[in-house]
Amino acid sequence: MSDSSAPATPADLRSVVAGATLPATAEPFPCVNPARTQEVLARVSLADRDAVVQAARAARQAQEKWARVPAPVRGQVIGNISELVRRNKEELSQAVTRDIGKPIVEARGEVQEIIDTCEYFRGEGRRLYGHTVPSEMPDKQLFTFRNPVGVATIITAGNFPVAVPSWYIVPALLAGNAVVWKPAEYAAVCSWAFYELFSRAGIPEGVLNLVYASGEETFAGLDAALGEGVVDKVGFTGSSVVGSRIGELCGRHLQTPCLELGGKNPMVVTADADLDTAAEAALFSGFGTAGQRCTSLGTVLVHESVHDAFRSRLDTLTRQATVGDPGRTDVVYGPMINERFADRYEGFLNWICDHHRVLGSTATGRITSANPREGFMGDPEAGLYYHPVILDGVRPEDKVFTEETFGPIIGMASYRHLEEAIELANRPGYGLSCAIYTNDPRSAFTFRAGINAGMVSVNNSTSGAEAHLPFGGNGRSGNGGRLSGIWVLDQFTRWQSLNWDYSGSLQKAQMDVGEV
Ligand code: UN1
Repeated sequence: MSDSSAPATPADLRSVVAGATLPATAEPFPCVNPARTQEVLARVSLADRDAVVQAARAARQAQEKWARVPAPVRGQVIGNISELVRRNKEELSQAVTRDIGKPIVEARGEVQEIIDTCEYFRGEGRRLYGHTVPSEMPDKQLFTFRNPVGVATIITAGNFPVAVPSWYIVPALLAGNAVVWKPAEYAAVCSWAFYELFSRAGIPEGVLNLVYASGEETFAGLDAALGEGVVDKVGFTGSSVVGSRIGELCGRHLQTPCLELGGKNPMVVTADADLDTAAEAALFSGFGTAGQRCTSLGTVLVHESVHDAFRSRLDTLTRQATVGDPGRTDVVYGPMINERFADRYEGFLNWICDHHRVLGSTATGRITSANPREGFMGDPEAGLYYHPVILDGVRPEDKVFTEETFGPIIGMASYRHLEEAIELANRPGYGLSCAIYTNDPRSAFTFRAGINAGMVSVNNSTSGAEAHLPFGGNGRSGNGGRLSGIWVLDQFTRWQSLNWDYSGSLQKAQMDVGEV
């Protein structure tokens, strides 16, 4: 491990392949602070498809040697990353806040997730266990080994611009893989700082490559690299639409990607629930990060007997919530990540106005807290700030019921029987996270068994995954792969079996010689 000072961010950011910086391009992409859209944080040169292939080739070259480094030593390198990130935690957190407008308190939590992930995997370097397995035959022993897959291309979104990449990159490196990482270009400054810190930890050149590129160039480059056989695994966190394209592409090359996609995460509030904490959890998971987590709350399904009581609690909390400068420690959320996210979100607001009776901020009609047509808060500093919206009476056929909005909207509906709530919760066809607020263990277990989701919370928020529990979804939320903890190793290693016969004679398998 070398220098532990905070990484300086160049004003012009470029891709790095095998330790070499790629040339600048003519029209760099401006990375803008969404809390002050006049402020350009850096200009990013977006590489073309050839760079994506070139990076994969460089990774292929470097990987073999890296795989021969003993796993406990690779674990030590992961430990170095942990230390470097810890020493630069505040600078990295501030960079996250500036890049995407995530409130600083959340940004610090996000950076802590990198450290937690490293702490888990530094020790895994000393385990990375295989099995010893008994054979059907005498004088024969079977074993299993985890081998690295080879080269992994990791494509990540900008809402968790450093924690989620670490969920892929740290275990991939630990297991002996080389990586090509394509971060979100609009989160270029914090991804640069992340890459810089990782590079100083003792990772050989070519083992971790950074490619800034547009989605289309990445897609074309990936297609070529898969065709050439220089990419062995693709990891993608982002929208279900793009995930499905990546799935198709990988399928054509006989590969199974790890896809972590969107969510329409439901919360059920039963008649016997603690309504105060349930409302607090709805506020946090629906509006935290401006609803821009894949684990954000989509729709809250409330038992009809407590519907009004719950709504008035949530409404009160929402009115008290401060939306604004993400540098402050008391805001519930800051701006939308960038204009693209804001535009998409506005599409949902307009849809609500066209399809629902809007009664403004009276809290008595379908929409409480704000009139969505006036969703934009018009901050004097021109940040992309939006009012929180609670849409009560959301209908199962509504687009805001079935689609991820990725913005500060909470849908609300009521139910009579738990079976009905479970059916409604499953209806959108995602399957990432969900929650139930209840004091009845029977309801909790019935919900857990009936819900199609990778992650279930009882009396807690839909968001807030921990770094050592399996993370991932089913259905429209992904293809069943899990990140985090021991489970992610199944993405970045392939099992190899070894059967060793020491009998001295040829023992023929599957020859039926009758009962023993
Ligand atoms: C994501 O939004 O892509 O569960 C991941 C959470 C986070 C991870 C979200 N720790 O809220």
